[in-house]
Amino acid sequence: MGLTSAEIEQFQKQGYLVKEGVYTNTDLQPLRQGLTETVQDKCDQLIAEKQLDRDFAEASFKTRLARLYRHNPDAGHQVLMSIWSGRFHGAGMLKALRHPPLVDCVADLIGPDIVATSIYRVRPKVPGYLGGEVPWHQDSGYSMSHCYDYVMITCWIPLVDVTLENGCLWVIPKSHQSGIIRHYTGGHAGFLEVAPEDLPTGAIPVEMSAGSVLLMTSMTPHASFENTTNIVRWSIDLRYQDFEVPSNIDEIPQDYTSDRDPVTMACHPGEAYFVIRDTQHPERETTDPADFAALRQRWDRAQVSGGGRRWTPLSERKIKSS
Ligand SMILES: O=C(O)CCC(=O)C(=O)O
Repeated sequence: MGLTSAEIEQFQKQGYLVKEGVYTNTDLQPLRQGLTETVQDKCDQLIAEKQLDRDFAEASFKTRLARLYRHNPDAGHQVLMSIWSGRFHGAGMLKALRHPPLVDCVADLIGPDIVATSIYRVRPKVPGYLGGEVPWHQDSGYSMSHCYDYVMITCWIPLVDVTLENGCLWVIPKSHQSGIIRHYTGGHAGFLEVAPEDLPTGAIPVEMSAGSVLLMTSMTPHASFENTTNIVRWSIDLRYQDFEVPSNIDEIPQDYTSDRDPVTMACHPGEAYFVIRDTQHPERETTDPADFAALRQRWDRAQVSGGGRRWTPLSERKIKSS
């Protein structure tokens, strides 16, 4: 597939680009299926523990978690936590990460040799679930500060059509060129957050159809707000970089000792990186879902902590009076 030169230019100037039709409905099916199985496993567990009395298995992918959450918010929260963030590394995830039409687009931005990070997220934004609303931030706000000058690409992919009403993403065009913005810890729902007085102007909503991709730089400010519909706004966000960007490829969690110099660490030290494309040594690529899951689990269990930049808590924010 790949990007045209006009699309590459738009990405570079605006800090974002929407590429239509990167995944077909059929391409997305293994991921939806894997997510449905994980939801079912968690429901079965909660039902066995008598924390839930029905699983809404008859509902569609788009509505099931909305109905379950409305019926039993505590159990719904637990189901969401079992797939939220990067905790899902089940069937379909590696396939989505390695999807050749997407990787071709990324290659046009960063070159042919590509590493992906485990900082991918699966986000079922359920109506009424506050944790589904993500305040303004740049993805670089989450990375180690020695990585700010590297290019990392975020690919945000809706699994259902996304609109203003169900909480599509918002971006601020062109503002990626001004570098890192101050973030605060302890923002909405515990996320990092850029305060209104620090936010560039010009935010726009990006409505998209399922399977399209919103490509962003890691300096592009973005956010998403309330889902006021009855359907779940399912999306995934995947992150890629070239071989020059610090990663933990060929390292083990035990290499991350407390006395290690932070500037030698991966941009996100605690999560596994894996090779998506290596034109010289294709044998280094992670292609087997079982290897992928094992790699993820090895780093997840190790709880590696990095010496990254620490932002100030939002509660200590000082607003200048004019
Ligand atoms: O999916 C969302 O609502 C937020 C996504 C996001 O913040 C991200 O991809 O970094």
